[in-house]
Amino acid sequence: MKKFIDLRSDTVTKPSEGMRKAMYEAEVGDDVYKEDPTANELESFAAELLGKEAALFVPSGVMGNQISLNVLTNPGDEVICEKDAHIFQYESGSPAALSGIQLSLIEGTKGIFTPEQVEPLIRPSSAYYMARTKVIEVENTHNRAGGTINPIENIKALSGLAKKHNLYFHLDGARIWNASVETGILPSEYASHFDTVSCCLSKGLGAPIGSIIAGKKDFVKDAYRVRKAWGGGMRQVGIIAAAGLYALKNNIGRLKEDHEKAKKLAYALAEIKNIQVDLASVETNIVMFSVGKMNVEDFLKKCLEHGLMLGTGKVGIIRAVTHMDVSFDEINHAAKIIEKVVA
Ligand code: TLP
Repeated sequence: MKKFIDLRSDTVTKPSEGMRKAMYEAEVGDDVYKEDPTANELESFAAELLGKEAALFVPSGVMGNQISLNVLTNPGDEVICEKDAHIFQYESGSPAALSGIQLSLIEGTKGIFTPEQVEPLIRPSSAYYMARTKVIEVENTHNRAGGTINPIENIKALSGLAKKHNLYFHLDGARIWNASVETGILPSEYASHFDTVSCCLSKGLGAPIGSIIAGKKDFVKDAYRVRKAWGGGMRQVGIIAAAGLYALKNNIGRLKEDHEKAKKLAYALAEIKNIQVDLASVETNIVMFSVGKMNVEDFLKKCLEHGLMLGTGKVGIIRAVTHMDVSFDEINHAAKIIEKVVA
């Protein structure tokens, strides 16, 4: 089989030998009865890592976000988020479909919005004819903005605003580990400013499946019920939880290397005529770029013919995501393929 350089996403990573061994050796039980020792261990390990009272293992990041929003809201409520947030762009309309809630969108700068932008959108509680504002949601790192990191001072200020207005504050921290290794701010420090967090194990951390949601015990108790109601109650799931545990214990620190790969790719692309890339936006493991007048579909097809797989971001934007299954040499090679294709 032809070996492709796959930069479509960090979700494409395959479990390493060490991870597979941990999965093979995992002790299991029926997790719907809370009898799976490995899933239980993963949940307590993750709760501690995130500095939260409790955590729940869920099958995906989408489920993590959507269960969280469902628990925090009632139908007719409103969630404030950025206009390129994953919960708005890429979760199949689930806030409306699954929870009967609407999103109020803010145009951020590199995916980041400020308390000054949020405050005017908060509905007065006296306005019985309006939706009820219930949650502010932040995505860190921000996928569609190119893996950008929300500054901790901004997060603190947003958290203060949420408290002032009695709103919940939810973090889509699918890639919070990337933000953490880049800034040196611990995941627990990030999480401490939020009521609820959702974090992926299956992206840069290399696990095949799974996310963690965390918060207060009552939140996790309700989330456990919603997970079951939505068909996400899993049985001998320790076999997968073991991969998640392995990922959290072994694969966070190495994300730094993925960030170096992204920078390397971005700098190489910046040298190529007909490519536009904003180097300052490359903060973690995602590189967004455009290819001038060339048709994006044609570009992607030609790259594929040369063995390079890429994805798309916003309209007209190409997305390359670096991860543990791509080497520095392959990054060099990817840049050469792109140069050839746009020439
Ligand atoms: N993002 C995927 C695609 O859906 C775009 C990717 O390839 O990056 N929050 C954020 C910020 C995400 O980037 C993703 C996945 C999710 C949630 C959902 O995670 P999964 O795919 O596990 O449901």
